[in-house]
Amino acid sequence: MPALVGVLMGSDSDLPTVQHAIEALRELGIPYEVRVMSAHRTSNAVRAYAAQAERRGLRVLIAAAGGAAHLAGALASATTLPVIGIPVATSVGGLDALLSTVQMPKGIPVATVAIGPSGAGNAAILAAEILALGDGELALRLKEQRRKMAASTKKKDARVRLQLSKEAFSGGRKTRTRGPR
Ligand code: RP5
Repeated sequence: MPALVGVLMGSDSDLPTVQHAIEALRELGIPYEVRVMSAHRTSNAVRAYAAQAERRGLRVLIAAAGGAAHLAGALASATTLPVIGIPVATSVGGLDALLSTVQMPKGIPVATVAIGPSGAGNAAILAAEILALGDGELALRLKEQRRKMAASTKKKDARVRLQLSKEAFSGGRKTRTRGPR
C-alpha cells in the first residue's frame, strides 16, 4: 500500500526517538515511509520532497530534528500538507529544538508535539487522527486504543490503591505493637 505518512529525521542519530513514532504508526496499520534528510545538510532534497509529497499521495508529514531544529519548518514552507514536528533532545535537553520547531511565523504552521519519545508517539497518533477524518476504520482503531488505555489506567488505579492500603495497614500494626504509653 502506498505511504500516507512521510516520517523524516534530520540525522540517523534521531532514530531512537523517531522509532516511537514508527511503532505507533505500525500499531495503527498506517502505511508510512521513512527518510533521513536535513534542513541544513541536504536543503534542496528537503524542498523537493515537500514539493512532491502531495502528488505522491502522502497526506501528513512528521519531521524530527534536534540541533538547530528547522526540518519541520523547512518542509512546511514548501507544502500545504499538515506537518507535525518532533523536537529531539540533543545537548541542551531539547528545549532549543522545541522552540525552533514550534515558533513558526504566522502563515506556516507546524503542529509541534512534546520533546522526545512521548512526543514522537503522539506525532503518530495525531497523524492518525488527521487521516481518520476520512477513514472510518482507522477512527475505530483509534477509539479502541483509547479504550484500552483507559482500562489500563483503571487497573493501575486499583493496584496503587490496594498497595497503599496494605502499607497503611502494616504501618498501623507496627504502631499497635509498640503498645500503650
Ligand atoms: C540535527 O542535528 C539532527 O536532527 C540531529 O538531531 C542533530 C545532530 O545530528 P548529527 O550530528 O548526529 O548527525 O540536524
